[in-house]
Amino acid sequence: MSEEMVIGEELSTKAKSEYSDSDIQVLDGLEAVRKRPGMYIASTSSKGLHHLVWEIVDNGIDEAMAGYATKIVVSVDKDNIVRVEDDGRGMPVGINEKTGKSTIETIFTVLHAGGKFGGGAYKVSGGLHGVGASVVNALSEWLEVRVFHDGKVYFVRFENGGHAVEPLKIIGDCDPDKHGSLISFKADPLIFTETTVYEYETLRDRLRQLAFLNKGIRIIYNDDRVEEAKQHHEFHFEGGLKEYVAFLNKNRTKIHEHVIYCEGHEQGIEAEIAVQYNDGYQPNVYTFCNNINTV
Ligand code: 1YM
Repeated sequence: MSEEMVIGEELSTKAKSEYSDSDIQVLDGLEAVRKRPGMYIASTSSKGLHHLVWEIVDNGIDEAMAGYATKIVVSVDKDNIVRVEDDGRGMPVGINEKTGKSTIETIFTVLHAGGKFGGGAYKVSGGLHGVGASVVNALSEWLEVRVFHDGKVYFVRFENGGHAVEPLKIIGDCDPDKHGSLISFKADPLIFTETTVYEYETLRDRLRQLAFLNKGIRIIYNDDRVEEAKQHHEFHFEGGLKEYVAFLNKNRTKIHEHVIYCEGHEQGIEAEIAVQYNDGYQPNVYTFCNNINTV
């Protein structure tokens, strides 16, 4: 097998010569996102910029919540290029029957593809209900996907508002035991006109919170832009919510040492509560549903 085996090459050649329905759907979808980004990420300010990271991280969290991934690594380099990697199953590397393109290209170019073209129920954690990956792609200057599966590295790059440069292909070998997905992207400065610079504290604090909310998951945050002592964080809390409450109360005077904790489930819905009183007059009550703070 050649090093650069192209997946679905015939189909992509066909797609080039005809302007198919699926092409129209792709262009419509991605163009719609670029035209009205606020409809998908609320704003193109710093908040919207960070939304890109959360959409991709959420997909890794979903893979961990489904029981396949144990670790999510988020890295930001000096040029504000973001890399998010998980050690889950790896995004599906086959061809999607409906679009004739790889499932990965479909997920990243067709709005709603995450739910519609995948298992359907994969999206558990917060976010845009499966629209996320294609929205991030549409709003990026470029985005690359690498999937590690069966000792091979699968790769596809999108540019120019989310269009695949060429179909998904194998670009090399990896350790046969390695598995997972790695998404790298650069936010498009034509969209994020206010800023394309991520806030270190915002990323650090939310990644830590996600680790508290999803006990057992290891979330690693690497940031090349800050002083060495702050560059690397590893968040991993076997105690989950209990540890979160202890963390929130760490600089307070506790009325009791142990955090009160209970969990339960009914009709497929899981709930957890953790409580610890401090001597303050102002109660701090935080509630979350699927990792989202429900104010
Ligand atoms: C760094 C971001 O996206 N990981 C990821 C995504 C998927 C899977 C695994 C996956 C899901 C399923 C089956 C399933 C996604 N798959 C889809 C779709 N990490 C990241 N890891 N096999 C692999 O849900 O059935 C969307 S995301 F649509 F193909 F199922």
